[in-house]
Amino acid sequence: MISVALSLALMAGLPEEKAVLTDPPNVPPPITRTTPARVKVELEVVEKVMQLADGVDYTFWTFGGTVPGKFIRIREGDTVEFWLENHPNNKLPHNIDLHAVTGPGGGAASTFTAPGHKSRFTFQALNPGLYIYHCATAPVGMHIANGMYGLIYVQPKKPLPKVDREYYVVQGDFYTDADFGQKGLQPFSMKRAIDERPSYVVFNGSALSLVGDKAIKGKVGETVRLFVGNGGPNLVSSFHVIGEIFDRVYFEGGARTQEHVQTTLVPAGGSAIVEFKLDTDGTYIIVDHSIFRTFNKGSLGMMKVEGPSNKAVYSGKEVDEVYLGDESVATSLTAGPAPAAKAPVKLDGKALYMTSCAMCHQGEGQGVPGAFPPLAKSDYLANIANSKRQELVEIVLRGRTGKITVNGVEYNGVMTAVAGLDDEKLATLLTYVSNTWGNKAPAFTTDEVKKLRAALPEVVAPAGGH
Ligand code: HEC
Ligand SMILES: [Cu+2]
Repeated sequence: MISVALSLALMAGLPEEKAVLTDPPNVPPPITRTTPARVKVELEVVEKVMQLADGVDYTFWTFGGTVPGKFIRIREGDTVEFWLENHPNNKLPHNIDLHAVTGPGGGAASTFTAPGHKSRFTFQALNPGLYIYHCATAPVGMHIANGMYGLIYVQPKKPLPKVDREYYVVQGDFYTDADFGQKGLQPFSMKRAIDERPSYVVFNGSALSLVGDKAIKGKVGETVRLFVGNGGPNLVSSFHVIGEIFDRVYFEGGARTQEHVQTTLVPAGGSAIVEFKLDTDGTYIIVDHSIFRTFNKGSLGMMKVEGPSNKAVYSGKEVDEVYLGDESVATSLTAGPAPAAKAPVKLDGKALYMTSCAMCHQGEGQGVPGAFPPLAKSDYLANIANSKRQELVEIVLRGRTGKITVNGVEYNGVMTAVAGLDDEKLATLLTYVSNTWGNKAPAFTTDEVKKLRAALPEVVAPAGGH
């Protein structure tokens, strides 16, 4: 029961404060308040180019200029006045779905914000725990894949025991046309994202974010708490620190703990809080134990722990002698049965449209106001489908950016190039698009598309491209 005195105090208004937000790998200081407050959070969306790996640039979409976005710390029972600001130089509208919010969409519909605008909504933090937040603007997967996620920690009324250090680490998978390591600015690949075939899997938005000088640090004897998240969009993480055992894991970011854990699973769109004591010195490697990701895709971070070393806990190498084993046993690999021949697949224009275009232009070609122009009854499309047919081929194969007017409405967005379409698929797709939802144009044949593709103007390949 809430006492009359307390409800009067609530009506009189909660004390107000502004949330402290931090960039990864830092975490705002513990909240020492013991009563609820009205907390103002201001988060700015920034689209910017940053390093995904050594020499590899990527156009990230961020909450606050970093991947993951700024760490938000509030207290169970707080009322949060949430402001989402979309920088005027940005190209796309964005919003935010905070998993800590009770209410439809986690705030998404209330925060849909065009570039150069800001939105506000208010929620009460009913449940304590560690929660992912992410953008949920269509195409949702693409916004998340470009780095639009972070963590919000709702500190329980009874806070977790004090530790010496707290850090913020979030895994994410990234999708580029080229494989890992290709230098230069790498565009997003919707195809690879849909196939769940990332070229990069990294912590804190870059293969470089937690290595060398940027490693997180500690000293022997200290206790450490990692707030771990997984933005996905696709993979789950087998989170592990080589040479450490988590003394405690608040698995899935909830209230229950498990002890003495080697590897904890962090779901896409989920979290975990892990704690350990630093018993001896050295460099501890943070990995996703789906280990090819670590050695071939970038999911490698470091924690550097300064001495003194504790030889009773870990001796270092004590012996190195010659060893002559038994005779070697020859092994041979036998070939498995030949895979069954696949039946030829009949191409389906609608299926191609759904996997290549619908995430932006929507299922019925209706588009998204302010973001993606319609294809259904588009006057622009009607004109090019009938006459300048090469332009349509070019838009799909190379993408399009800059101002465009469709049915009297101006758009200024980014259409990314659509990969993986051979001449036959492209012909089927374009025939579908220009003859559905009331559109009407002569069909595209494979031969025509082949000629149009061959006749596309040369593009100067970016330095380092192939
Ligand atoms: C990542 C989102 C995205 C995807 C995927 C996408 N488009 Fe677009 N498309 C856009 C945007 C944004 C524009 C407007 C570009 C601009 O402002 O210059 C656009 C413009 C167009 C236009 C010209 C304007 C109009 O509405 O007639 C056509 C035609 C088009 N797209 C066809 C396609 C086809 C066909 C596909 C699938 C093969 C596709 N698009 C996939 C985002 C996308
Ligand atoms: Cu977004």
